[in-house]
Amino acid sequence: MDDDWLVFDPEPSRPTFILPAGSVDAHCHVFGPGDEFPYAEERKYTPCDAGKDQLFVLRDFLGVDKNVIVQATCHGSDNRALLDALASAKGRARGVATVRPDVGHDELSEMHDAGVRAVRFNYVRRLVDPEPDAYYHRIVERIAPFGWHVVIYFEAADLEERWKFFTSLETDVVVDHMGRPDVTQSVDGPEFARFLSLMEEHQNFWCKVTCPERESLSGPPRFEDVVPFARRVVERFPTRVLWGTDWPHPNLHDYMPDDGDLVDFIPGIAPTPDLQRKLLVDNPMRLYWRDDA
Ligand code: 0GY
Repeated sequence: MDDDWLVFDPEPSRPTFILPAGSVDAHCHVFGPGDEFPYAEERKYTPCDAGKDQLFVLRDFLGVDKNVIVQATCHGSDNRALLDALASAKGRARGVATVRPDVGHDELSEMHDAGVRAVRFNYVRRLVDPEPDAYYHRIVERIAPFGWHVVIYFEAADLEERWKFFTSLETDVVVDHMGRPDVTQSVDGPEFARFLSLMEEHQNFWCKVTCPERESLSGPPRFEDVVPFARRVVERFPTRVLWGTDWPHPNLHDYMPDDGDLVDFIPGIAPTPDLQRKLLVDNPMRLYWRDDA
């Protein structure tokens, strides 16, 4: 792993907030293990190993019922570690893959059978070199027969430039980590207003109210400065929000969050049982387990 890599907390605290039955951690990853599932040549970081068994231990410890495992950029478009985790999860995990435009129909079909329901387009330059729009359009055409959706990861300052492409997508579109707001700005300021307009004007957009540990300057355990942003999104768009841990928390350099704190963040951003049930159970089930309904 990289010299400055911070390893996930092996002994998180037990959260005070009791997750509703059937809760979904809708954003987490598996890394390797590297000797079984090698990291991609083109990766921009080399993480610690953080495999499916450790993920499932955390799931059970926190009181989570299911996971949505998102292909991390350190594995490029080699989805084997993800598919192996899905196979071991016995229906309790769905996947978000990374594919190239030349991906074959049979390969997608196998991924669908394994539990993949989306692809991720990543625009964060420290993680990947973004491709031209045509590249992503070709992927959208490939996945159309499977009814998959698109997950996008970008930083707030890039939204304006990408707006036209994002809003041209006709699938459901899930935005990672609230579009990475700069929480030193006002929650009522123009930058976050742009993100809220995206959600308001495009009913196919969903938002993960995740990663307070990446967005916060006030820091753990409560991430107070992120709460108004996440709460605004949950209260305005209660049926299109998702929560997740982002375990094993790649690329953090100051501290590693305690996953128990990330569960205890929930009642501050979704203060009623109704909002909590939508955020944690109803919404992820509608998006990722719809064919089980
Ligand atoms: C996240 C965030 C990060 C990394 C990745 O796929 C990835 O490598 O998404 C990050 O460094 O901000 O969602 O885990």
